[in-house]
Amino acid sequence: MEIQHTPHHSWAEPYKIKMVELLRVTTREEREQAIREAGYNTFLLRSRDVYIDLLTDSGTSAMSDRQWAGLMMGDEAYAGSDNFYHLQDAVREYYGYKYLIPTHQGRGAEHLMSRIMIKPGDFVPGNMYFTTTRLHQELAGGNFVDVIIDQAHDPDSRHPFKGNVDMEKLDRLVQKVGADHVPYISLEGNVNMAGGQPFSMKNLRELHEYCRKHDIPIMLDATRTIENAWFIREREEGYRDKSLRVILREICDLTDGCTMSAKKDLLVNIGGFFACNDKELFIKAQNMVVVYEGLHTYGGLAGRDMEAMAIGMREAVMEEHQSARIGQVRYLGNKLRDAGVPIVNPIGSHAIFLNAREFLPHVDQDDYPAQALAAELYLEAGIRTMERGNVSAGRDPETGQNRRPALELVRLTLPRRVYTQAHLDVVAESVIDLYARRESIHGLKMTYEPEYLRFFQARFEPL
Ligand code: P71
Repeated sequence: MEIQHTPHHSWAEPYKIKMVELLRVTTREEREQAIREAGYNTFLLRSRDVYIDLLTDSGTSAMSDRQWAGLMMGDEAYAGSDNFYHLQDAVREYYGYKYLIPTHQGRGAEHLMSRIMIKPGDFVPGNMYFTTTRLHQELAGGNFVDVIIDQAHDPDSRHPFKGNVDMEKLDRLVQKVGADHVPYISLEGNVNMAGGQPFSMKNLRELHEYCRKHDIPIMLDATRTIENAWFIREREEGYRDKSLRVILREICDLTDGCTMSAKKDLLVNIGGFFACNDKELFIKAQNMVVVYEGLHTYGGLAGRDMEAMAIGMREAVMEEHQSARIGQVRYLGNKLRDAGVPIVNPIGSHAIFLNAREFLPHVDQDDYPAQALAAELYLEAGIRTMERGNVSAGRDPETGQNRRPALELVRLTLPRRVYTQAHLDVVAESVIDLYARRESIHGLKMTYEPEYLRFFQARFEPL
């Protein structure tokens, strides 16, 4: 397939704006009150108090006119909805998996997969944890083992594929516990917690060969895999002239199935799925989905949601869409980097990650520097971001201590097709101002800590 560029190879948005949502600018006093009431946790802010919302790229995309038209074509039959078959066709075409189970979102699929595949006492290797993924593995009685390359934990390493699996770490685990206790390896595209970092096709091929030999399935977290395909084309020998569609299929063909949060790559506000090639696994998932999500032809979604997802999938593999997506993230990242603000390198596809450890070296990690920085950026400019550090990492179940991860980050996540370049200028200016007065920023004390996924609802006070 021909790769299309706009004139002058700009990453200009491949769409024009048909409808707008008005923004509200608050005063400093209003923001002080709002963040205090939110316990200094950006998850607890009301969105009406936010000016530019970079909390997440999950479910926050702007749908196209075609997707909105698709909503009108919802077939809300309880069973056998037409939209399910459209989605199944699209998954078969673009991802290539035979069997599909829709779920309400990514963690619904993770829940099903973990329950079906993991036995208590098993070990599940993965290229870095994701919060919900690891929790579902643990709830199913499994133990997550990080097998990502060391460079992924180093915000300054310029390794082009920081999402790669360290084959020696994986082999050490398999030798130690035996392949029988490794139900699958969980492989994430554009590893979120590492800063949106891709794996290479070469690494996946090695992994595939190793896993075939030891009879270990590779289960892909396909949430941002189209964005991963973009980096493979950009950075890997032999892919320069391949289309995203072709690269995506090549990735999926080397794996055995996937979980998907369609709220990212696939440009919808809600939705996800589990997909696989093994019939037995599919039948187990089909049986499990009716307990927790809904009938196997809707899995917690309305027919219209499945239609919007099928259409979103076709738009997500468009070259010009991803070119603008990644171009926009880089635009923001380059501005910050040029101003000397410490960010994770290389710049990933879905967000810019501030290195809070380096931004606030005077704040101890147990005083939550990334949480404090996210709260301060809100106070400064009404910009909402997300902590991805010590609070998100949680406690080690064995020692009960904070995990104190190597990466202490604030994520400025860009929703797809939502903000303009001028918004990004405001964001860059605000972060740069904050960096200039970084010594005035202090840590936080946690005053309420929920049992599961504490970052969502934890509350803090200034020290
Ligand atoms: C993101 C999210 C949404 C989120 C989830 C948990 C804490 C904070 C924010 C969700 C992902 C993801 C990957 C790689 C599975 C899920 C769960 N990401 N895998 O980045 O990034 O999907 O939210 O649809 O249940 O803000 P789900």
